[in-house]
Amino acid sequence: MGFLKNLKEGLFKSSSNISESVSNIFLKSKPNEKILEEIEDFMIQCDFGIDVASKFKLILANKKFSEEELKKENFYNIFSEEVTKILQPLEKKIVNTGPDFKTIIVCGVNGTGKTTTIGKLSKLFKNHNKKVVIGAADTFRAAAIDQLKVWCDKNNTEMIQSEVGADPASVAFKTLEYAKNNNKDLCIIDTAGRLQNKKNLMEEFAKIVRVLKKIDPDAPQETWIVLDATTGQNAIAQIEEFQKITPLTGIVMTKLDGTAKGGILVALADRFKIPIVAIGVGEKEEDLNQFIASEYSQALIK
Ligand SMILES: Nc1nc2c(ncn2[C@@H]2O[C@H](COP(=O)(O)OP(=O)(O)OP(=O)(O)O)[C@@H](O)[C@H]2O)c(=O)[nH]1
Ligand SMILES: [Mg+2]
Repeated sequence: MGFLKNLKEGLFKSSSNISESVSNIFLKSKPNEKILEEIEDFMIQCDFGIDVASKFKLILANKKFSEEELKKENFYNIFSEEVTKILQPLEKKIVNTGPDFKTIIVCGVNGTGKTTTIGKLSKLFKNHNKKVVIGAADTFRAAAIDQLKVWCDKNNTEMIQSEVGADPASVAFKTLEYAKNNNKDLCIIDTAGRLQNKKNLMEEFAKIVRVLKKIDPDAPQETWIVLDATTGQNAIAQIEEFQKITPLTGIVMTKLDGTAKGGILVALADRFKIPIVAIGVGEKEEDLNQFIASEYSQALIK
């Protein structure tokens, strides 16, 4: 069971603990090695990675806390506050209220949840009265196009497609052209994820980016990478590969419903400082949440 299941219950219980302990300003001392080691083990289990775990241990080891704060149940909340500090500057709104037109490329390796996330986004944007067109630029498999079409039909969103095997960049081009000619607010491009022939994939991805710029020199305004939380530290390598082609402006972390390893997002935040747009917590259309650092940090410790 994923850690997000207990999100709400955990949140309210713990925030009262923090305010109580803040008022308890006497008896300040450093945390003992036992609790620090426990926190470090916990962080490694949750996939924060060794670097971040050691860094955190050091930060906490050098601070002074009241006796009340140092009680185990309170100390985890203090820890979660520190995690929030890292994540909060990276909170990014999924839906912008401004009138600016945007092209969003959705990228990522095989099976991370790109198409599903776009499906969920189509509903969300629709609810915010955004006019959206989606490009089915994963032309490798008929099933990939069909999968996107199901989402688009369900949410009454227009989709531009081509035949299987067509040049993905040409689909992206047609989609952006259509978006511009039809006064859309958003143009979203679904792309293929193939690790096994990585070089081709990356060249093709670069071509999509190049071709879009022929229509709109500022495109893509957004490139969001979709990462599967269950693949852990490998997300670091995935980001590095995609960053070589174009700057990433957002992370969507999916499948957090199936793992207790949400610490990977903190490792990524610490390393890349890429804004975090959304989190996927299931396969249904409502299972895409705005990323809120404080809620996430609390959910991690539950
Ligand atoms: N539990 C869970 N499953 C998810 C989530 N997001 C996507 N999935 C599932 O993950 C699988 C792959 O999702 P897709 O959207 O097809 O992934 P993709 O990145 O488009 O895959 P490719 O196009 O093959 O690269 C599907 O079975 C989805 O239902 C999530 O947040 N939670
Ligand atoms: Mg897909």
